[in-house]
Amino acid sequence: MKWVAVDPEGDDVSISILECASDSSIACNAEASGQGAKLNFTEAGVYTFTVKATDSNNNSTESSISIEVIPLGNQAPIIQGFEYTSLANQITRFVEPNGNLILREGEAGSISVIATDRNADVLTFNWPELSCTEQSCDITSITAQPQNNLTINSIVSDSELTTNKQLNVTVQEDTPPLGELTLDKYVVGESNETNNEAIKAFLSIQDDFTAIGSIAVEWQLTDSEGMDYISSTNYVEGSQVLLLTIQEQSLPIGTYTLTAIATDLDSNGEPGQKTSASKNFEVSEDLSPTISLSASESNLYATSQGANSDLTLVATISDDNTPVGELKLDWSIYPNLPYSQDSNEITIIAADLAVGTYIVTATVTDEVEQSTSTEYTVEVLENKAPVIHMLDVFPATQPENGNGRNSEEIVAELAYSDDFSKSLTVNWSVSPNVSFNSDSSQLIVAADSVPTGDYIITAEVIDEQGQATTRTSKFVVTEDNGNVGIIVE
Ligand SMILES: [Ca+2]
Ligand SMILES: [Ca+2]
Ligand SMILES: [Ca+2]
Ligand SMILES: [Ca+2]
Repeated sequence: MKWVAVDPEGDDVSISILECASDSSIACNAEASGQGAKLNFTEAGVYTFTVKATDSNNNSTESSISIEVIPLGNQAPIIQGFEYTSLANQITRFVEPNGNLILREGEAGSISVIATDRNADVLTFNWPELSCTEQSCDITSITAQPQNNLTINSIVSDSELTTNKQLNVTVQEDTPPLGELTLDKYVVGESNETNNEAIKAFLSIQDDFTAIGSIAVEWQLTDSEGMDYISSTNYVEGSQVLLLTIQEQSLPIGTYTLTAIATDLDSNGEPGQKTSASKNFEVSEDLSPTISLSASESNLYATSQGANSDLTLVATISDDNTPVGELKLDWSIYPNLPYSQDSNEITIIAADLAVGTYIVTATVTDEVEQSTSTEYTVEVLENKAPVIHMLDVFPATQPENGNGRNSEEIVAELAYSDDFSKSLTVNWSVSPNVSFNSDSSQLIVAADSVPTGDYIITAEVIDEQGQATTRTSKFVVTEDNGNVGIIVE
């Protein structure tokens, strides 16, 4: 071991050995001699050798180096780990010994072992599971099939000694894309011998490894004779169309098969596995049925007890070929309401009709599965309690007539209205109780009939649903103090 020490000021520098020992504190018996030291190792190990240089002003600097002493004789190779490089993207991953490597079915790439030999011996390699004797081996033989927990051994030899490390490989299955094809209708009618409506087809696709946008989609449209009609659609070859429209008036009467073929990408970015989805449809000489709805009651209004009336909706249906009795009729109400169905009509009972707006949809379907729907909006208004606009009493205050009773007739006038009821009930009362005559808008208390005091008149108006509104008003019959009497004596 040699050292060189210089001092910027040119002072004399003295060197001392601070440490020469292994991690496990075995000394290396350094003997300084001149500009260096002789080290004597008795055991293998990693040693740290530290010297300290001190100038005449007692400033010092330390310096260390690490020395590995290998045992006598040949040492086995050391496997530090593995490197996997994918062929598709040239990305390299490090895998620890006993580490996990996840690959995809069909994936191409190479695995290499990182190995060293302390004696710098020439190394040879063996991978029994890969049938390979290179440092770097192709992995396509194991990615041909999906598999879990495959152990791969890597055996490295220096011709005398052997080291074996393993890595765990999982090969994930790459499945074909999943495709589901739906059409917005499977039977359309004709006009002028061709389809009277456009048909929309929606393809939903997914794949385990390939993004939807990278899945290639090809479409085919053929009739029962195999004749190609794809030009009747908006499909453009080489484009990815997931929503395909078959143009109106483009197909003659007949039956057709629409097929979508989806192809994923394999692990190397090449066209991979295919899946196809088909649906049949018909351009029928048969026309769609017709439907219209009529309602038993157009003015519906409800209290918390329900509406003023049951509601019956009658569907009038017809078809060109299917007898009316064989047409299928389906009903739905949104928001949901209970109803009973009888032949071509449904009834919703008054108690179930709460305030709100309901959409009733009726769909009629003929025997070739052509459907027509119609909607009816049921509006149930709120039935409110009667409104009292006025309850006035004349005179509100009057003096007694000398007999301790009212001098004038008392008249109460009532004005009110209601939203839906034509016939309203009016109840009158006076407190304290007195006798009176009344009708639906007026109450009369005869003159000279009630004693002095304060009275409250109450009018209650009730609509046909029993909803009541009341209002009160007062009148007073005061003590007659007459003219101020003056007595002069
Ligand atoms: Ca060796
Ligand atoms: Ca796939
Ligand atoms: Ca029909
Ligand atoms: Ca009312």
